[in-house]
Amino acid sequence: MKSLGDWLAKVEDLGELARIEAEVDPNLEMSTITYLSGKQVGGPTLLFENIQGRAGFRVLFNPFGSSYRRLALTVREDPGTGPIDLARTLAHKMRARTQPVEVDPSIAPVNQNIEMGDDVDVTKFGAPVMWPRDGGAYIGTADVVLTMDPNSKRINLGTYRQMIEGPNQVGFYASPGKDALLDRELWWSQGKPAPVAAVYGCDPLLYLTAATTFPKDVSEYEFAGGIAGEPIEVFTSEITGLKLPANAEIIIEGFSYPDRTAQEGPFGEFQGYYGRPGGPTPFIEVTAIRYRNNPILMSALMADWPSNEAGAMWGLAKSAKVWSDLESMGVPGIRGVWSPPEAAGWGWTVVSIEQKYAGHAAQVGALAAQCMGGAYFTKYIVVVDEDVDPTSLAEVIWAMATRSRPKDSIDILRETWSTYLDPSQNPPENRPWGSKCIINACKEFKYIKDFARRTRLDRSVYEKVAARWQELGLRSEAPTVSLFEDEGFVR
Ligand SMILES: Cc1cc2nc3c(=O)[nH]c(=O)nc-3n(C[C@H](O)[C@H](O)[C@H](O)COP(=O)(O)O)c2cc1C
Ligand SMILES: [Mn+2]
Repeated sequence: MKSLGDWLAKVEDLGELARIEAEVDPNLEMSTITYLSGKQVGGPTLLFENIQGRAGFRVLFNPFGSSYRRLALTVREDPGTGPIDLARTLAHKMRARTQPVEVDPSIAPVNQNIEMGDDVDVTKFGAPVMWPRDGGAYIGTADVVLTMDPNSKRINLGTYRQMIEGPNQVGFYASPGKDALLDRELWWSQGKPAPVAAVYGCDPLLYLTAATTFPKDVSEYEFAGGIAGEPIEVFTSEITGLKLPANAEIIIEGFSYPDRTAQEGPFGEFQGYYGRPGGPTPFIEVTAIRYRNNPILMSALMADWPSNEAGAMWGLAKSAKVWSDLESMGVPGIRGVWSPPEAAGWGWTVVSIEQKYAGHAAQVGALAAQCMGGAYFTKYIVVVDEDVDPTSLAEVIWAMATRSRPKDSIDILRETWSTYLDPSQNPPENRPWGSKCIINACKEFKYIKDFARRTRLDRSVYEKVAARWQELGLRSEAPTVSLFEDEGFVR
């Protein structure tokens, strides 16, 4: 699997691709259809094949949406794999690294059409306007933005929103601490413009990797290759010197300058608000565009769950990255990590552990709160015992209600890494500084041996009842249960 086309063929086999052949307006109509269709959890990805005034161009909305089946396919796992197993497997895959492989640019499908100079026109692709108060059409949302560290030459892949500002100008908003912003500033500090490329449509694995926080000094190309189990095919651009993905749909390239800014935003964001008031922002002066024949622009609708493209993706990718970070630090007893998509994808982290020593739960909470994979934006970190399923909000809030002691179990971290997009912090200038709440919802370790017993079913009675389910006149099958009273306990 190398291209978006390969991926779509598999998604179509799964029955999760909806092709929309009727003519649709890119101005608010595509996003409204996506929002409404997305209300159904696990609903399809939408391929708009007939965009008003944009013959020859297609738009794919919400490649992941709220489907763990499509996410599984993307990380090369069986689509039937459940979310927590998927997070565990992905956590391991995230620790593999495979260098990209260079291919001849003349055979790269993305070079089927190359336009430069005055021929550049980014408005031709049918980029959508998503929300009524957005500042413009966003050509880049489910994208991969490539930048380079001028010293080490490391290529960074990050997902950054990109608003069309003119035929050869797209906005480049990056929030404090992000790698693309740090790369950009390094070039500028050396008195040079920053080379940048943006990929609008590709194997969704590249996008998932770009949207996840990996170490700053290693290219995400290596992690994407590690997850795919084969190297990503790239070629080196003669224009920017960046390594570009050969099998992409659309790539724009150009330069960003410290003294050239334009009004960017507002944009309806992942938390369900117009996050940051519009303001002067650097842009990319586009010098070249490349695209396949009949290319597909990939778009992400940012919205409240479940219509939000980022909810399930971060639910999975952030969980896997935090899990992987905790394991790399050698923290024992981790049973599961989950980032509930309902909490805007990034708002919460839940870690389930088997408590092994005094202070273990507090240690896990603090590390999950501040490790590279989990530090950005997240406000609530909840640590639960191994009998609590971190993917079940019902079980997590039950554990909070029955095992935490607010006067002892809550820690607050101050001045943590956040974003201009957090609407709760005012005035808006304060938004890059956040705070976090760590809730220890585990049984108090000091008294764990004597902690009140959970009520659990007797296994033999459960099995007897399950076998009699129809005879009892109850519908379908008895629910499955995994926790039972101790074997050998006699009433
Ligand atoms: C659809 C989507 C849009 C995003 N837009 C932005 C953005 O405009 N600015 C930003 O700083 N982060 C944005 N992010 C988050 C970053 O992609 C994410 O923090 C990523 O880890 C950054 O990687 P990097 O630091 O390696 O560049 C977006 C994520 C998604 C999924
Ligand atoms: Mn990075």
